[in-house]
Amino acid sequence: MTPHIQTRQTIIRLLSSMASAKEISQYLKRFSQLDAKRFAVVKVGGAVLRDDLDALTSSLSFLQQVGLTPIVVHGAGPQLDAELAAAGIEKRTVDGLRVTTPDALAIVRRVFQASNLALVEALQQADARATSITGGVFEADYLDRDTYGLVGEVTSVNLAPIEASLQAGSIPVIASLGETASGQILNVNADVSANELVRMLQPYKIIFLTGTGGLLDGAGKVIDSINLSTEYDHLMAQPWLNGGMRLKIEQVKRLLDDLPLASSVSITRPADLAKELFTHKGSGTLVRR
Ligand code: X2W
Repeated sequence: MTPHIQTRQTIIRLLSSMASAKEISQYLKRFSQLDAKRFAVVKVGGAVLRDDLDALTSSLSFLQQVGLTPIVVHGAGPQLDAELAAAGIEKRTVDGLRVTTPDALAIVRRVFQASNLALVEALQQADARATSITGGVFEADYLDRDTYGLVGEVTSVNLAPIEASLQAGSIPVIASLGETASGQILNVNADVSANELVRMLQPYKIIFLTGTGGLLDGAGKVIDSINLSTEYDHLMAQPWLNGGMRLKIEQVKRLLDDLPLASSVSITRPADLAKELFTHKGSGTLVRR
């Protein structure tokens, strides 16, 4: 297969920015020895799909070319904001979660499907194999119907569609929609669904790709690392922390509390994904407990 031009550019950028071939091959060897579903869960925010699709697809395609298949879960927050606004539906969030009415849900479903397909098609354009999964993974229940409407909390994860995709060496691309036992589709925050998948799989790498490339401090600079056991209370008390970030940090803390002590979460940008995976230094913000 001829590497896509962007993939080639990524490889060049990657090699020139990295410490040594030895370092890269150490990581490559370690990742290659893992069971496919234990390698990495990569959560992709909707802002990344909108603003950074080329870097995303070339980074993911590169991983596939070196024999690694990450599991991708994506959101569609900004796309939903735009489509709901266009339909005259006012945005309301409680604690960072979108209150979802029946009218809004129809749009949420449509936008998730469209975003999912757009990502799968872009990956295929970048010479990657990818499988669209827009249902059948997250079993859900109403989080709190009075407060949030048609919003789900994940009650269990069905791995079958993901495993089938991995077995075919194809990147599973999963939309963050849930379904109740009685077949009601629910809107699930994509950080929440990614976290549930991580709890289930306990992958070696847990990566959140964001438009900001990490958690930002009050001055808008990426924070290198956060040690939750010593810094959590201080961080959560900061006035500059917005609702979305607050939710993200709370959830990362809850997630890490449920995982082996050595686990960590990386928040970075698509162009720095390979740097995060294959160098000691990593990229973006590393969160540990
Ligand atoms: C989210 C789902 C999309 C999402 C929403 O409606 O915005 C809830 O809030 P990002 O781009 O990853 O933020 N769902 C319940 O999480 O997208």
